[in-house]
Amino acid sequence: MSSRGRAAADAVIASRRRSSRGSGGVVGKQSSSGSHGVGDPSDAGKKQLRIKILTMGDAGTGKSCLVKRYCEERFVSKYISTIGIDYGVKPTTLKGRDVRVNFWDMSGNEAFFEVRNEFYKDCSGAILVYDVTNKKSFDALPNWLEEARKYGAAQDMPIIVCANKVDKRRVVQENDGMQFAVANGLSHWDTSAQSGANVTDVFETLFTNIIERPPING
Ligand SMILES: Nc1nc2c(ncn2[C@@H]2O[C@H](COP(=O)(O)OP(=O)(O)OP(=O)(O)O)[C@@H](O)[C@H]2O)c(=O)[nH]1
Ligand SMILES: [Mg+2]
Repeated sequence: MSSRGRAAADAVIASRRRSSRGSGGVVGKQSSSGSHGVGDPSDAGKKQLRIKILTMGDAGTGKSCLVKRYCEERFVSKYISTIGIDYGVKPTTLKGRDVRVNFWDMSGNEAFFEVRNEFYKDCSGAILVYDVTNKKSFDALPNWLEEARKYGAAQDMPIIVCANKVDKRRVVQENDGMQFAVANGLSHWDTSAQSGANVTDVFETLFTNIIERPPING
């Protein structure tokens, strides 16, 4: 997702270019909020829930395209690298509940490391994306979990590993992806932002995992 050319009536997208400021599966320290960035769970069924979703993974793996596919049901083949972080909102309904999903779509570029770090601690869940045609992006997955852990993501924050670009010839086999996911207590899905394969299922599963999860202090 980027600030360019968005049209979906129900998706309000605002791109934010942030300056560097040093500053959220299974990842380290717990959020001090006690509710994993989810709007007050005691209000469940009464008012709209708010959840904050992060995208993690190396540059070019397709994070923005996955969010765009989910929010706008379209695919952009041109690579428009995210500058720092893009923000978007998608209102949706899940199991009869109104949910406001805030997407924080992070750049995978090392240059934006400091920009990313302030976003982990308050997030509710994340997708962790690698490109099945790019072994290096797969090998980088532990570093992303470590970054999230180090900068305050909740220990049990739901994360779904996306093996993206499965419409292309893969060099990382599904079994390797599954092994990584299982070893880290995460789930693993093959996805294609191009064809849309599994994209809605991934996000709806992530939202469900977040909403049905008890608060840390609950
Ligand atoms: N064939 C194919 N190409 C994809 C897919 N997803 C993304 N791409 C392409 O991969 C390139 C990078 O996609 P982005 O979504 O911008 O990647 P990103 O992870 O957001 O990259 P950064 O913002 O730089 O971190 C673009 O040219 C996309 O069109 C997919 O599922 N299949
Ligand atoms: Mg991007």
